[in-house]
Amino acid sequence: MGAELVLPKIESVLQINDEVLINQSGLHSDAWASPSARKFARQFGVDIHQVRGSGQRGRVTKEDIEQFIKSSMLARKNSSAPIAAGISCLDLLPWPKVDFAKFGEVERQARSRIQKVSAANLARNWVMIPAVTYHDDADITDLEEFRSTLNKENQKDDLKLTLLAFLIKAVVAALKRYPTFNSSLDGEELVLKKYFHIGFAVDTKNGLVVPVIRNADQKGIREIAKETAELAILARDGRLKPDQMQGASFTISSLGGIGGTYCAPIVNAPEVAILAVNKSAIKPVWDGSQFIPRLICPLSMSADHRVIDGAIATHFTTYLTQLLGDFRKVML
Ligand code: CAO
Repeated sequence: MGAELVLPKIESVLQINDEVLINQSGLHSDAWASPSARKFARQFGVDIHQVRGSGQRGRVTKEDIEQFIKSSMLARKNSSAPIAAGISCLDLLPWPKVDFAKFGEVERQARSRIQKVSAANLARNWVMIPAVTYHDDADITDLEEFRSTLNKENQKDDLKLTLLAFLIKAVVAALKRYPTFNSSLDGEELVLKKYFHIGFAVDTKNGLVVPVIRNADQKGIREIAKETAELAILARDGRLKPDQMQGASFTISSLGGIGGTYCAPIVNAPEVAILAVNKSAIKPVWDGSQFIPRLICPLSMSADHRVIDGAIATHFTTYLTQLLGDFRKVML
């Protein structure tokens, strides 16, 4: 069967001020415009349906098209509007412009510098990385018992061994077994890192920041716990130095202290994978003869499919659940 050519349907023709205006349907929005305005739009490669008409009955005039071209160029140039610029590069519809106050009371808030920077980064990562999220459950009953015993023994120390510190150590062991997770794409090549710098997301009043534990493979649980606590304080006080947020080869987003079951984190470019951990809960687990209560921790790992296929991703999460299930394996 031959390909069918689908032409936009001309729905109606309107005569205003002696000009014949054409209205087409089947596109994003209906647009009234004279043939000369349409010709002008075509000359500049403007999709007339994206132009807001200021003429009679919303007619798109030549001036509207000129204005549209000017605003698009400004959006590309204006570095304070990276999202708008990115969207115009993708040739998407412009962001809806709505007068919200028409519908009820509203309040406008300025966005913090951190929020603006992370919004631009997240938008790029979401659009450019074909990520897949893999979920798994880790039985951390024994690990939590071990952690709680250590914390009781070291009560005087004023240092809490957090689950995050154990997660970092387990992730490093999994990265060692599956090195592609500790890599970055660089053009046609994959850069495999021999270092293990682990970023962890910190929720601050000004937005999300990701300090980095450098050489986590060379540090013990106590040192990692101490360093994460110190970095989290610096992050919340807005005192992190740029180099304390650079060079991560893998990121962990630990949300378990807040809640949630699972989530789908956005990969933090140029890394290729990110692990999110939500709140663990007691669940019934079948041991072969009966259900027993176990502490189950939900894991969600998003990975860049250009680098990591589903099979290896599942090997990674399976291995990670094994490590967290029996932490002695981390030492192997
Ligand atoms: N399941 C159940 N409880 C958990 C848990 C889990 N997976 N992880 C932590 N908890 C509990 C801890 O046991 C602790 O409880 P207690 O005080 O009773 O012992 C409490 O939650 C706080 O945990 P914590 O002090 O160990 O803190 P943390 O190491 O878990 O987290 C930090 C530190 C900085 C990662 C965290 O405060 C934070 O900011 N998380 C948010 C990360 C974020 O915003 N991610 C989103 C990124 S994308 O938008």
